[in-house]
Amino acid sequence: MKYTNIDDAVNANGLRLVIVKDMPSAWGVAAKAMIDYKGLDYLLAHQIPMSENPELLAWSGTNSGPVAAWNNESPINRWDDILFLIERLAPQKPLLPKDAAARIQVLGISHEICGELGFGWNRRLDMMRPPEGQPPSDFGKKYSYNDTDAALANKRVVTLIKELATILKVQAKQGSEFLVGNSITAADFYWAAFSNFIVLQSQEECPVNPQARPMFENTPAEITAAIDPILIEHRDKIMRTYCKLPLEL
Ligand SMILES: N[C@@H](CCC(=O)N[C@@H](CS)C(=O)NCC(=O)O)C(=O)O
Repeated sequence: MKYTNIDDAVNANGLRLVIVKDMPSAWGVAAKAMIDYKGLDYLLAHQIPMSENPELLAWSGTNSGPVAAWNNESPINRWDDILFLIERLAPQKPLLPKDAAARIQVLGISHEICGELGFGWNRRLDMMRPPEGQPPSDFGKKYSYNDTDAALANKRVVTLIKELATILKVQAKQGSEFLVGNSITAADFYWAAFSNFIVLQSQEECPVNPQARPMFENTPAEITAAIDPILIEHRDKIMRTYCKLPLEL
């Protein structure tokens, strides 16, 4: 994949995706994997982590990644907006089921993984925890670090991963390797990408900035103790079957 610079992405037509550079930033990893799976043509550009990203901010109203844009429509950055955009652009390879009950399940699981105070959010709260008695960092402030949610973050992660493991086991009994139904959905891509926040893929599969690796490998013991192997088996299966490896970050 060839990366373009941010100005060219801003001025181009068609689909553009901006992802966080050299990080296993799961919102962007999942968006890119789903766009690749759907076979959409797009330009890929970088957000520089923990930097101002003035061009990205001026264009999209955010200086986080990912940002996606289609033709002259306003750029978008929420996980669900990006999912609905790519569903519209490539409906022939759907990642949301048509069946209402299955669709509710996929969107519910996806929200619990990607949405506010979901899995990714809670892992980030834990990673941003300032040393005892000190205020949050600028990065912490950017993502609304607060002591109340930080105190609950690891418990919330444990509750969710136990539920996901239960779902995968019930599915396995019914002969499915997917989180919902019998074919891949957005929920599988999200779990595959976000699982890196508790068990980081190898450097060969996920070539993150080596300086950032320790931060992502520093999973608290109470979470590690709750990781059922089926969660990582599912991740590896989805990554190796449906995603481009090594990940392009
Ligand atoms: N926009 C996403 C969340 C995106 C997000 O949290 N991005 C973070 C990933 S940790 C990021 O860009 N970090 C790098 C930075 O802020 O510099 C959503 O809410 O659906």
